[in-house]
Amino acid sequence: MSTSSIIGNQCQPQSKSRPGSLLKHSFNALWLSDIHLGSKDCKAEYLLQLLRQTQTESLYLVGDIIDIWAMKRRMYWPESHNQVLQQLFIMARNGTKIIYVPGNHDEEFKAYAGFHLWDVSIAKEHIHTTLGGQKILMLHGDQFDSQVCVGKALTKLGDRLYDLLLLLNRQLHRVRTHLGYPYWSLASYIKLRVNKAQQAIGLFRAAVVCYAQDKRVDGVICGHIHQPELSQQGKIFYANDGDWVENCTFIAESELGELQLHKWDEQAKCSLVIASISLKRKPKSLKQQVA
Ligand SMILES: [Mn+2]
Repeated sequence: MSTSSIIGNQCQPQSKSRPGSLLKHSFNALWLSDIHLGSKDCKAEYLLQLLRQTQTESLYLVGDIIDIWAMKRRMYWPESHNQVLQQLFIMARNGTKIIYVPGNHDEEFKAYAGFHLWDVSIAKEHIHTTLGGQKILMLHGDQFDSQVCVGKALTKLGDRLYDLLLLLNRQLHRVRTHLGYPYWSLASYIKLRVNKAQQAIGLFRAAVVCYAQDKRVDGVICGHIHQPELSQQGKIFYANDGDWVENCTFIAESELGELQLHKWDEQAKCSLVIASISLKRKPKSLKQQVA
């Protein structure tokens, strides 16, 4: 597997789109997590635009789709959040295979693992097989909290601080929109510059990679920490699909056998590839073929 980083515009209509159709992206598989529907910080309008212009064989929901924690604190459910759910059900009815792995903010759904509800299969974990035959494990990542953080009290404090950061993020976004500036995440900016946050990200990545290695898969896709990434970690690759409260990112397997990290671009009104890994199997050596 070779790793490459590319920055490119993926807005060109793909092969399967009909003239005049809104379809801009066609994938074999797509992984989305940390949407946080029911929270004020969810960027549902951007996600809705993405889903309406995207076709995919499989759609994987990698946890924290509905933020039940936030809704318990204060009921918030605008029309755009409803439309995201409706769009997911439309896609399922039109043939997209949807598998949902609940996270911690929607842990109530974990009890339904193994069930198939409204055309959506619910599971605790799932292994996707790529077009090239590689196995990719998908999990939310909250099961590693005890290895990353130092107890529940600090996790709670971290959650409060994160909420405050997102509140500032939201207010800044409002001012920037008013002034005509595109969306920019203050929360991501700060996270990347705080040493402790960087340490926690490293510990989380190590825990996920270690778990995936035990499962003997070729790669792992998770969410939870709202830190998008696509990187090679020894023999396997680590992908974090990010979130839709600050980064607006997702992971996709292209029809040409590439694993891509995409980011929504508000001005282009489509997603752009910000990193990719080739999934093509290396040709077997002559020796192996003879054997
Ligand atoms: Mn989570």
